[in-house]
Amino acid sequence: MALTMVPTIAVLNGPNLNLLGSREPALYGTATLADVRDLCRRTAAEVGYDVDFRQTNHEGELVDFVHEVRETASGVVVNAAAYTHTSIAVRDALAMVAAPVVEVHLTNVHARDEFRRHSYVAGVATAVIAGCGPAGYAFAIRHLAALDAQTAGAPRMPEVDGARQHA
Ligand code: DHK
Repeated sequence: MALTMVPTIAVLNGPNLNLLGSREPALYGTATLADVRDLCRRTAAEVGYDVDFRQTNHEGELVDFVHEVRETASGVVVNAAAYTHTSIAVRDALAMVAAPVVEVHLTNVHARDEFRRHSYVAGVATAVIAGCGPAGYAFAIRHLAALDAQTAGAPRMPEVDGARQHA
């Protein structure tokens, strides 16, 4: 019997997101990073994907993560956290990703400090989602699945087909 590989969406998280749940809950909410990971896994499974979920507090390691997934992932969800606003290295790495990239932020970065309004990532992202909390990760995964189905020419799941009609 032939084995079929389940395609993978990479979900990459930057600094301080490991402390979600206890980190400034009035801003970031009470869901932990494990809760976000579980939401990503459930959502991805619904549309026929695996999730490679990672977090680091180090800029170079985030660059390494991007390198590791850049040719294999069907899509990348990235919350580069503070590196969004500072890192040309992260942007340059994301620019080499073959698949679409969706930038996600838990908070509405445009309604916060001035320095959070600029993103180095946005220019190499297909879409940007901010201010939806953990649901933003789920939206991003569904969007990437819809884009992948478009590219493949055949929808993987009915939900993806529905999204495709509205894309
Ligand atoms: C997370 C961070 O850690 C901040 O540095 C960003 C982002 C916003 C978020 O909303 O998920 O400015």
